[in-house]
Amino acid sequence: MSYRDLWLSPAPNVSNIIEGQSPKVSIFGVPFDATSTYRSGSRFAPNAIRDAFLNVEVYFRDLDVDLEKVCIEDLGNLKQTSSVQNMVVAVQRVTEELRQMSKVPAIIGGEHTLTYASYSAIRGASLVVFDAHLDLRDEFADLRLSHATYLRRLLEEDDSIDAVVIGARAASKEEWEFAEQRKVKIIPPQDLSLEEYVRKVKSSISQRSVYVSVDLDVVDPAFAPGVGNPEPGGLTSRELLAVLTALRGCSILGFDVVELDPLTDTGSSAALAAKVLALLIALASR
Ligand SMILES: [Mn+2]
Repeated sequence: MSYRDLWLSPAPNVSNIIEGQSPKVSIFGVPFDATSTYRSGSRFAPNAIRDAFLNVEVYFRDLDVDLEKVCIEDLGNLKQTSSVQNMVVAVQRVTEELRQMSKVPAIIGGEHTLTYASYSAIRGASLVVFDAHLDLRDEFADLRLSHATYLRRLLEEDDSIDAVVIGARAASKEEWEFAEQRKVKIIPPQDLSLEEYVRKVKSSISQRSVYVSVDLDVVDPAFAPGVGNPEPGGLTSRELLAVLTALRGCSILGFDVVELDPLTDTGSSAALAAKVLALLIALASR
């Protein structure tokens, strides 16, 4: 090994290469925020999450998983594009390629539009979304495919998708009606004990195989102020982490963490995003 290999690395990069093991989880960033309707800036999130990731503890005592002993590859970021169509094609194909190699894609956004592409490449799994919003608009700001409409487009293409939206509290009347028609399961933030809330979420997930999408705005802006569309009345960060930990019985086929806006962040939202990423890697690697 050279001194270059020993001490230098392209930063930020969260690969953890372990000799003799092949990575089960493959991370890639999607620095795309071209359809953001309020505060754009999530294009800067992938590297902000990596910076925070390198500074949070990654031993999960509840799961007894230490990420320092888990082989992880970080593939870097998708090439810059402002075209929704190009981003969708690239994310879909990379995700498919990783699935064919039996790797779990761990995608760091970027805005929520990317889930349209990544989930399309997985299929068959329940779609477990954490989001303040339903993202079921028919169109928004003259766009048919954006971070406010991606879930509607998915459900229109395949009405058999088993979708659960946890923490949802902000949507138009039409979106709530569409959700009811399409039998999207919605679990808003509720005044339940943590144990009861976790139980409620668990009972709403019908399949063992899941794709998990975490829009950070599911958490109250008091805990995560640096997001594209902050929405009061959200989960606490502890509730989010507890509900995610409860997915330990599921088989996680892929996941994403989206909508962090480092430009309006104090650092607390990036730390939460990094913790969520680490926890999902821990769950997926078991
Ligand atoms: Mn949202």
